[in-house]
Amino acid sequence: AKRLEGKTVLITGASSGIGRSTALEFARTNPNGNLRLIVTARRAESLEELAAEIHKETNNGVKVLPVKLDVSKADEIRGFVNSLPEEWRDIHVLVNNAGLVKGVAKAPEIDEEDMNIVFTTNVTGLINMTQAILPIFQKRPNGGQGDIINIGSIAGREPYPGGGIYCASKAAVRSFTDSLRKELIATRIRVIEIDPGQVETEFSVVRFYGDKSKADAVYAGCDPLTPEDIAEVIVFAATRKENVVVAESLLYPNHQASALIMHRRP
Ligand code: NDP
Ligand code: 8X3
Repeated sequence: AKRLEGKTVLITGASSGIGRSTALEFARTNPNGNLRLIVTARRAESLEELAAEIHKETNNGVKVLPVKLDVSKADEIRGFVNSLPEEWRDIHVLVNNAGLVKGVAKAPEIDEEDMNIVFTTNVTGLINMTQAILPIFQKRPNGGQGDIINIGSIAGREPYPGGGIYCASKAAVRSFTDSLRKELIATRIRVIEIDPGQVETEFSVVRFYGDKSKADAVYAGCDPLTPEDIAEVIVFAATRKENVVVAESLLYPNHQASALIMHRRP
C-alpha cells in the first residue's frame, strides 16, 4: 500500500458493482491518509453515497471527489480534467471500468440504439478516457509513469451467441489495450487488463432492461464472483513493484471454465 503513497486514483463507473467496490478497496489501503480517489459515473447521488460510505467505513483520511461523468459523451470527457480542482489533476491510476450491455439479441435483431450505447460506452468511452489522462502520465520522468487498468471480460476472449455487440466491444477493449501497451513500451506507464467471468452486480439487471427475475436466472445455482473479488485483484495489480506489469488476468468463479461452461447446482 506504500506504493500508493500520495497518489490519485480515478475510477469510471464507480456508482455500482466492480467500480464501487474498487473505490472502497483502494480507500482501505490508503497509505498515511494521503490517497485521493476520484469516483465518476452518471448517477451522481450514488457517488455521494459512496463517498459517505467510504469515509464512514475507513475513517482514515482518504479524500474522495465524486464527479458526474458520462463516458459515452466525448465532450464531457474533453472538459473533464480541466474541470477538476487543481490538486486533483495529478492522476496516477486510471481504472476504465464503466461498461454495460443492453439485451441478448442475435443478428439481425440487434437494436441500433443498444448497439450505439454499448460501443460509445465500452469502446469509444474507454479510448477517450485513456487519451484524456495519458498526457498527465507522459509528463512524468522516464517517458512517463502511471497505471491504466482496463476492465475487459471473458466475453472479449470468447464470443458467444446473443453476445454479438458485447463480445465485440470487449474484444475491442482487449485489442486497444494490447496496442497501447506496445506503444508505451519505452515508458514506465503500465497497461493492465482485468477480465472477469461471472460477477453478480447490476450488470445483468441492466442487460435485461431492469427485469430482475431474468437477471437472477443468470446466477441460478451458481456462486458468482463478488465485485469485491475483482476489486482485490485491481488493487493488487496497482500495488505491484513498479517493474511488474500484471498485463492480463482472467478471473473465474470456481464453477465456471469458459463463457458458457458453467456448473450449476441442481
Ligand atoms: P454494474 O452495472 O454494477 O456497474 C456498471 C457501472 O458502469 C455503473 O457504475 C454505471 O454507472 C457505469 N456506467 C454505465 N454506463 C456509463 C456511462 N455512459 N458513463 C459512465 N459510467 C457508466 O456492472 P459491473 O460492475 O459488473 O460492470 C463493471 C465493468 O465490468 C463493465 O465494464 C462490465 O462490462 C465488466 N464486466 C462485468 C462482468 C460481470 O459479470 N458483472 C464480467 C466481466 C466484465 P451509472 O449507471 O451511474 O453511469
Ligand atoms: C460479463 C459476463 O457472461 O456476459 O462480462 O461474458 S458475460
